[in-house]
Amino acid sequence: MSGMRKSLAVGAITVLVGATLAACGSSDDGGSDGGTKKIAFVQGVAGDQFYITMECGIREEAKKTGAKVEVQGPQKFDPSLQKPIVDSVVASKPDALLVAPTDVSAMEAPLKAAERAGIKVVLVDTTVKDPSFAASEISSDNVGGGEAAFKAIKELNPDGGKVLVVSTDPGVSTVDARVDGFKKATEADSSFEYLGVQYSHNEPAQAAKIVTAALQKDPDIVGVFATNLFAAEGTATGIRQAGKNGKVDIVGFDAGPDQVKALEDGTVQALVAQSPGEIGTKGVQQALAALDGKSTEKKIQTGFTIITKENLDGEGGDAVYKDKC
Ligand code: T6T
Repeated sequence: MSGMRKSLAVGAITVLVGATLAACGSSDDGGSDGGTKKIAFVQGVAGDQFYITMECGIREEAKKTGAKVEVQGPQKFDPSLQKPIVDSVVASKPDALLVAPTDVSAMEAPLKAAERAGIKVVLVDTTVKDPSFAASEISSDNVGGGEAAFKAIKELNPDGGKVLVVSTDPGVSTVDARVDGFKKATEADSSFEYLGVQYSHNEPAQAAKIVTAALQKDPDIVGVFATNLFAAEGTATGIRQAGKNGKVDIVGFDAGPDQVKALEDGTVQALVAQSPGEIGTKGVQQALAALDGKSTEKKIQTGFTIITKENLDGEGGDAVYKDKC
């Protein structure tokens, strides 16, 4: 790669972006008894701006109907920590449960138990192997997002080269789909060499280590695809530590404030921002439809926006996640 500043023309691409949400309610929106509907939201992990933005969408939509929302999430993206939370939420008998399962296998039984207990379950973001018990599944076009990440790296490196993927854990439906989309697109282009995927367990420090070690082995890596917010954060740190910022391109999924800083300082070249607020809004709508005995949409796909430095002032900036409602 030359020392020349490269710029990405994909900045203007927006794919199926849904409504952006503005205000969000407080934790005791709605009532709590009588005919008031109780909606529980169990996040994949607490403190993640992706789920915070989704929570804002959930609260905003629930507020319109007076439904009450309760939100909980594990301290790590880990089914052994999420399962007890789901079990206790189920015991508290909400009318509906919006949940982002942290593993396609381990979370299936606890969520089936929720449905058997009479709770309407809506899978938001991630899913499980057999989601037939759910009223609806709502997620981004994750395969398409992985393909778009490859396109962005290719645009920056038209001559091809070695590319690496940093993901979280196998068995997480969303990031696995992103890896698949990226891998297939890379392997279909003979000028690129796919170095495979490494797993950081959703820990930025681990992602940073993966990247510095990979660069020692293959100093000619031209691009890294980081499949979520924490993988992207750690990848950016790893590239900085290796003194390679601006020399190795990073395309990261998600768009929290830290990712935007890395974009602004030139460590990251593009972000694939999801529409978590829209996922939350649609989740509430599907849950309420199911509770009213109306038909639901079994599968809903939401779009993404490619954010670059060039469009941060416009539609890119609009797609940045919130860190509070
Ligand atoms: O990328 C999102 C989400 O879609 C994924 O399932 C898990 O990681 C995030 O929450 C970002 O941290």
